[in-house]
Amino acid sequence: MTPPAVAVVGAGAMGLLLAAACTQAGVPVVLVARGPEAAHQLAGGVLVTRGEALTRVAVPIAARLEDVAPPEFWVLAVKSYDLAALLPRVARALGPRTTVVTWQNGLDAPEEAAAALGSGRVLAAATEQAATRTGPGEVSHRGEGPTWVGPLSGGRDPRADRLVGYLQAAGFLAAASPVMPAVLWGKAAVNAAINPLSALLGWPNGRLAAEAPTRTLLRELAEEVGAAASAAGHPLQDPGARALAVAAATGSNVSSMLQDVRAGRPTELEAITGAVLRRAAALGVPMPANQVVYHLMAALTMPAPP
Ligand code: KPL
Repeated sequence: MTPPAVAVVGAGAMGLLLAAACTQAGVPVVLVARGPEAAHQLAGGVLVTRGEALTRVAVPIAARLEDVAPPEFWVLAVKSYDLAALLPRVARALGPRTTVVTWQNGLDAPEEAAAALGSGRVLAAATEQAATRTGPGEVSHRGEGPTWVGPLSGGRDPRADRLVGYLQAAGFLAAASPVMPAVLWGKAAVNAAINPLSALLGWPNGRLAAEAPTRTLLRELAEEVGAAASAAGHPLQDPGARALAVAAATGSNVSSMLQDVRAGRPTELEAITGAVLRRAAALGVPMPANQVVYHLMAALTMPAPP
């Protein structure tokens, strides 16, 4: 197989959306599924829904990442809790010029990847694209949001510009960011506010921004994360207003955490709220609202008693 420019690992909402958009734009891409059965389900193409418009895209599929010639970019679009098992396999699938891109919610993924692969190999991405996986190989694109790419400790990197070029060609509102740590804190504030609240209430993102009690809570959750980000040296600009704006902009989407709860999958609670709580505790920043939400989510997803 000729090495692709972009190899996307993970056929969840983001992986499907990204791989389909790259294919449509002519960016050499392959989507890596979870194994032969999952690859078989994708053989008929990826179905992308935008409003009333349905498009089936013939995305090149691989059943295992070991079947793919080392690409220019491995984009790891798996859930944060699947990263640890994936990284040793990615480490064995690197070419001399391969860069690995973390695409997870939360704060931990870039550091986890850097610890496994070396920080020189890794770029971090964060996205506010809103997408819901509606079935195997089916994704509904429900809100256009920005995507940032950059080195995990900040600064510029020509590889980020190259990936951004591919993403822009694919129609993403992508930009290279020289301040990725602040971007990741900002995205964590948005996710710590929207995701657990939507999962606890079973509401789409837009309703959280529309109803008075949840508007107040969204703000409070995001502002607590903002206080921790400031203490960590990455001040955010009005994180409360931003959480409200993202919830409104992605109004018809259900957050990835609610999608996980509905599908009976583990959630990214630890990577999002857990990670900000741990960092805040180390920095001496109180986070009472996030603490309550964390315990409520943990209770919601406990196995049912026998
Ligand atoms: O990142 C998201 C998620 O659901 O994980 C947002 C931007 C909140 C879109 O739903």
